[in-house]
Amino acid sequence: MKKVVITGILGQDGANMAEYLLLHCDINCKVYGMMRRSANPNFVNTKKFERHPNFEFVYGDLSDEVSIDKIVKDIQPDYFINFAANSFVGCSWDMPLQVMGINAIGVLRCLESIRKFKQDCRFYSAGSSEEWGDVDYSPQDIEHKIKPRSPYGASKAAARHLVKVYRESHGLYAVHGILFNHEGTKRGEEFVTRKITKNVARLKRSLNAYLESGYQSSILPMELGNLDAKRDWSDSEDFVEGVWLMMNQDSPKDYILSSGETHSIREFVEKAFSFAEINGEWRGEGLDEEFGIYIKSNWITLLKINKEFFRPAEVDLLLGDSTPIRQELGWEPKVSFDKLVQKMVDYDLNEGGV
Ligand code: F7E
Repeated sequence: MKKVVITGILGQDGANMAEYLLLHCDINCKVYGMMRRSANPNFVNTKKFERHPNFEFVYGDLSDEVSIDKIVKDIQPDYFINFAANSFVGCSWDMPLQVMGINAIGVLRCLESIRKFKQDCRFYSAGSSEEWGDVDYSPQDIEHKIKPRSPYGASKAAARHLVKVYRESHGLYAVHGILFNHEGTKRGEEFVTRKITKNVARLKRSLNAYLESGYQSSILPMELGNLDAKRDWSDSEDFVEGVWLMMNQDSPKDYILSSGETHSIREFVEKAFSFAEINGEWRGEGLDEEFGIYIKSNWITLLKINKEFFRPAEVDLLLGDSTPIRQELGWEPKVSFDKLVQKMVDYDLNEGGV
């Protein structure tokens, strides 16, 4: 039986990876989900598989090489999939050393443990389209110059170089897959997609209550930053299948995972409201722009702009070229942009409501 260590098990991608291996495919494996010690861990993303007989939680922390060494030495894994990270770009300007320490030096700690204790363990490093930042051309392919715009992007670029060095110097099977934005119902609320769908669900409930009672004061608008940035969004559940393909090549090669479409935050907002059957409109400009709806001739603001959510440096446009992994490894995403937004809105209107 293959042994797979997955770090970041409580997060979106770690949990989706474990679900894929344990529940959605025929791979005979035991999954060890690495989590950090915390007073109040949140197990909402692991509930479908945490009691599976082939699953076990293990304690570890990317900032602590002793714990990583112990995991690799004791478990002797066949695969080590690293989804642990400080993944929120927005806060990487506030805590750049921590971001570099986890996202780059943490990867180095994993590579070193594998080099020392289990050289034939295959390693996956979660790369990011943020490594390209202010892009030179679209769609971005694997040859695009590294041009990060945030400490987060710089940390992922450093990890990419480390993976290459360990592959070439020590002969490790190590890949750094470049993942464009990927979302879903396990996404954290600080990321713009989930922030939007959670708020749309909340606003839908408030509007229904207003229509029933006529009492308007409880309708608090959501607040966003830059609506004009464009992202290439996919479903995280599609991406973990691509990661597994990258881990099972004859020899290690880095690939991009992306949808090949780009959409603005504004388009995401419009779709999310329309899937919740809220037919609103935009008015105003710049920082005064709002999205809202007229009910009984009253304008109700549902979305406002807040400067606080703008970044010191923005990545304006991302659009990925994932042709190589589609042609060479046969990866194919199942969920379109519309389906992704609909799935998240439906979930938040029902199960995942605020
Ligand atoms: O922002 C704009 C914001 O935080 C997307 C991570 O998974 O993907 C993700 O990074 C865009 C940016 O994701 C708000 O300025 C507007 O342009 O959802 P996000 P991200 O920064 O693209 C990459 C591939 C990763 O690797 C990362 O780990 O949305 N935006 N208003 C906002 N963003 C947030 N978070 N909140 C707002 O209110």
